[in-house]
Amino acid sequence: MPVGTQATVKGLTPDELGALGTQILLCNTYHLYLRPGVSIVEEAGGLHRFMRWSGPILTDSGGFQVLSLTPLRKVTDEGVIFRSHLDGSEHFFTPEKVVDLQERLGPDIAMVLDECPPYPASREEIEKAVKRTSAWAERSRKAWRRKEVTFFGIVQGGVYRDLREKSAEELVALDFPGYAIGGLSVGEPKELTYAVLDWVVPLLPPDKPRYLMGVGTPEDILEGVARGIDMFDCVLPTRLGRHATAFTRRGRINIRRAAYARDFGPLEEGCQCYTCRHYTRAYLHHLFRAEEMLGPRLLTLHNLHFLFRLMERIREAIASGTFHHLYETWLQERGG
Ligand code: PRF
Ligand code: ZN
Repeated sequence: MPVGTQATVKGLTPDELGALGTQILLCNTYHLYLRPGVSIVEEAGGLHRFMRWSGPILTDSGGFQVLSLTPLRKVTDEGVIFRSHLDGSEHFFTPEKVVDLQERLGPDIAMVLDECPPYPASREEIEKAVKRTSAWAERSRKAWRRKEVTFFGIVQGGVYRDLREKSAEELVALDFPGYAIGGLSVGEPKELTYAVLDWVVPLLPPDKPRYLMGVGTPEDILEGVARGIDMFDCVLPTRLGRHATAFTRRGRINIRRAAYARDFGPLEEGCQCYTCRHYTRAYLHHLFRAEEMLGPRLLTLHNLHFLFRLMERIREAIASGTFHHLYETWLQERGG
């Protein structure tokens, strides 16, 4: 899922997202609640109509954004009190309120309120967060009214195996239509990220989607799929693109580097994206050096195409029983 935090994937129109083959977008409840406010989106006829994207949308609950973006906050069993990063105003999110806000925004999939502690956190803190996340998930389940909006539960538990197992079991008992794994990619070493997936995924129902939140790089996606993950979201393709960095089969390149000033080849040989079919590295290099807004747009298009193409190849490989081969050759080409 490309990230459209403020009901827009920065710089792209919904037509362009459609042409890229976008299957679903992620938007953030926290941001839309603060600006423009949920009632304006509601008056517009919901998020799809407001932003003119008719494909699927998933909204994150704010559990992560409140803890990572707001200067002041207090988490209690009741909910989380926080100050807006925009104007310092004080707000209170409870699991019930976050269900209501998302039902009013009207995405296809919504996430329950969870507590994602920073890394590293003590075992005691993680234990508390797991307890709260389960209690909040149960309250969310009860508050869920509009069945057109599908709520997913979120597993927490840091890097502690028994706490991850407890969290997964408690969430699964609540019988959500899908499950996310949260609290990863928050600064822990990669081996631990993958270990947590090895512990948690086998505990999740095989017939329901599994979503790894806030991940990731092409390598992380392959490692996630290898362990049974179906869905990902990440700001990386769009954020890196705006900062002159392009994904390629050989790793990332920064198009601002002087080496590209006279490079009249495409960003990536053989890439079928709009950018690579029309423009040279030299031109893209020039756009970024001249701070022209087309540069960030063109690299965002390429990076999203790159990840969607990877996902497409992954799906094809799974269908034809050759995923292991794709996984091995991809990681080999990248030298590791
Ligand atoms: N919880 C929620 N959203 C998230 C995360 C989480 O743990 C993460 C962690 N990588 C990203 N986005 N609700
Ligand atoms: Zn391209």
